[in-house]
Amino acid sequence: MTTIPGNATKIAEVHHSVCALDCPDCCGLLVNFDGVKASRLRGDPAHPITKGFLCGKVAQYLEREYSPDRLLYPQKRIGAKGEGRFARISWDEALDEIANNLSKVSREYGPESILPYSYGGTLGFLNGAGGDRRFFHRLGASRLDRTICASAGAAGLTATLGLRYATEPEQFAKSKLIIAWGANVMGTNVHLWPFILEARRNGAKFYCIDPVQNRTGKLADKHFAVYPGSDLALALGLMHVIFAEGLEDQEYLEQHTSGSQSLRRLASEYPPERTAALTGIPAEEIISLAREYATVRPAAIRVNYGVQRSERGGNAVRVIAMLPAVIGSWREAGGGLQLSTSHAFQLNRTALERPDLQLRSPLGREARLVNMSELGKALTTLDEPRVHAMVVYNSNPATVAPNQNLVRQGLAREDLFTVVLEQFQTDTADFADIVLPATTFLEHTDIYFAYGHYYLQMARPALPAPGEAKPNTEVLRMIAQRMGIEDDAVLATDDQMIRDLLDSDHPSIKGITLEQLEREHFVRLKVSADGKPFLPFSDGGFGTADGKCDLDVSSLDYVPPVESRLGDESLRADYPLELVSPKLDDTMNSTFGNRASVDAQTAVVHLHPADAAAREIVSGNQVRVFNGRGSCLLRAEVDAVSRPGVATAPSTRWNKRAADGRNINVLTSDRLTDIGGGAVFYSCLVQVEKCGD
Ligand SMILES: Nc1nc2c(c(=O)[nH]1)N[C@H]1C(S)=C(S)[C@@H](COP(=O)(O)OP(=O)(O)OC[C@H]3O[C@@H](n4cnc5c(=O)[nH]c(N)nc54)[C@H](O)[C@@H]3O)O[C@H]1N2
Ligand SMILES: Nc1nc2c(c(=O)[nH]1)N[C@H]1C(S)=C(S)[C@@H](COP(=O)(O)OP(=O)(O)OC[C@H]3O[C@@H](n4cnc5c(=O)[nH]c(N)nc54)[C@H](O)[C@@H]3O)O[C@H]1N2
Ligand code: SF4
Ligand SMILES: [Mo]
Repeated sequence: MTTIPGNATKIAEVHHSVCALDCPDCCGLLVNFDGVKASRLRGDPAHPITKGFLCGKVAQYLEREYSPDRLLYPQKRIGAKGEGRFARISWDEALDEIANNLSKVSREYGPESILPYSYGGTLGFLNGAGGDRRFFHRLGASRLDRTICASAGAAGLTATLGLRYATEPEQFAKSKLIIAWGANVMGTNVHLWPFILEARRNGAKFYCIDPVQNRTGKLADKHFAVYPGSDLALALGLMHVIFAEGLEDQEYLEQHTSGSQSLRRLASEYPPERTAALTGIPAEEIISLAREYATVRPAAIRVNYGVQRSERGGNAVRVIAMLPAVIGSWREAGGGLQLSTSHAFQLNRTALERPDLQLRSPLGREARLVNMSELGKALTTLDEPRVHAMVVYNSNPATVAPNQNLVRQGLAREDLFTVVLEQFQTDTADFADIVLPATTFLEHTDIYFAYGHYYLQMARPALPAPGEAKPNTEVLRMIAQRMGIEDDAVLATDDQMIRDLLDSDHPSIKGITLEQLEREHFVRLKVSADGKPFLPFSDGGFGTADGKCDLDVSSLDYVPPVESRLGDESLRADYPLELVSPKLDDTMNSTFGNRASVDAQTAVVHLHPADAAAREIVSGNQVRVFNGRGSCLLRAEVDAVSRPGVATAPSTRWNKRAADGRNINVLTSDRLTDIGGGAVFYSCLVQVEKCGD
């Protein structure tokens, strides 16, 4: 903490914090606090990735912090589920009600009838994957398989590399060719941009492979408007050219990969003409992209999670992740690929999460795993036992989960007891029996990994919590105590959990202490010698069983997604448009859905002029977007951000802000990805019709 002169009457203190939103950049923050309120929030200039600037949405975070709509007190539902009528109660009443209900449900139906539901509200370990894990393990509650975002890509990356390591952002500055593959860098990962800019100043080319031409695509030297869900075919098509023209790195392939013969065979089946038909990218562009990628050195790929939100997305990431090994670009600073750096944070997750506590629970064994991407099914058809209680925190499933009509049907069940820990009265909170006020990341202690860089961070509360808001960790400890649970692990302090997490012998972590983190705020993982770039696979060292990059694709082939232009014919006849619902630059999933400016941008579907004309739709018309799962009303914007046949709806709107109370997730399917059990938000066929001027 540093003291700086404020205005004439106040001295402001500068407090350090960390942005906990689900973003690869995991920024270091500075907050000016005058003893009562924060007066300024900015990026930490000393942080090597944050570099003193913030994205637009978090630059305005103090508006959220002090919003009159913050939840400040516990509340009990007094209206129907989903209606949103609540009355204030005391913490004592709330805790009694919750403890009684959870105990009763556990006794009557077994502890697995309790389902925790959480995702990316905070990336903090303690409030996102610590205190909660211990508590629910000790109850013997169902375990949640957290698949809604990244599990398909994680499965693909792990299959190929064995370790989810990545080119560090700093090295992109040295690249001569950067490919953003399903990665909206300007919108979702803006702190990579300065490194890309530096590379471009030094002559690098920047290309995008994305069905939608967003802000990032508009800034690219070339934009490849791939058909949604066809990336696996494109990656194989590029390899076809590379192998056919002998542009591969033979030495790297021999020394550091296994299964390259099967990859050559499969790639040989994807000549440019066939790949063009499957992906929509003209054959000559495939050929020139492959040649450039293999010969312009160093070349780096920034693949993000957009690619893997489709039915074939897991294997698409798996094969894209083979490209750097094929051309040997892992050898070079400025080469390689980045999806996620998360695996390098080799913290002691077991000591933090304590899965062993399940053995001490009434269940006495490992609990069943429930896939969060199938929440609707879990609440309506899952049996033995049926879910009778749900505790939601760090997530807004009524808005963000796929097949939303089924999710809402489940949330509306009268025999389901629902607790929601929230900062704001979300669509999900409207379905709660009890809503508890949660702190923001500026108000609680936590420790943070990142998925877009290699700095471990810790933050103490920078601001006082308003009203009676409390951190998730504290709330769960209080509920545990009410339930008569006295295990030290469940009641452990935040600092004890940090120490447990840091108790790791892995060289990347060993020796980093709570005290060091508290003093320095961010600490670089020991992944390379001081000042040296981290080149994770320059000399092999993959995390697979044989230490080689796994190129074995013998059982693989590309089949277009069922819900795509080359997919199921009868579905296409009724619902001919491919709907992609990517992230909006100005929000974080549904987190800022209460902002009017965000609402306006998520109330829109972008249509290609040809698709609009065929439906007599012009910009500004109200349209109904529908398929067999549901329908929602949006405003049409006719432009050419995508090719004909692709409709784009930025996500994710709060249902309750819409006249029909619905957003695009009534349309998305709860099918799962090819590998990793992920959600397939971007494989979604719809029809659009005009319904108003
Ligand atoms: N501003 C902002 N930042 C965010 C978020 C946010 O909501 N808003 N969300 C955060 C979260 S939770 C995540 S997971 C990350 C995600 O970060 P990204 O993965 O960058 O975001 P997405 O919008 O999911 O997808 C990226 C791009 O993939 C494209 N895409 C869709 N389908 C396909 C396809 O089949 N192939 C290819 N090649 N591209 C495709 C989309 O059009 C989009 O431009 O961002 C995080 N950061
Ligand atoms: N159509 C479509 N749907 C999508 C996506 C898409 O691209 N298109 N993206 C998917 C992806 S990638 C993801 S990750 C999911 C995101 O799904 P979620 O993780 O549910 O993300 P958010 O909508 O941001 O909701 C997070 C909530 O947590 C709350 N919160 C924040 N911090 C805390 C805290 O410390 N304590 C508590 N108790 N609450 C807190 C916030 O107020 C917010 O309401 O959405 C998915 N849904
Ligand atoms: S959302 Fe991402 S870019 Fe914005 S402040 Fe947070 S970590 Fe930084
Ligand atoms: Mo996500």
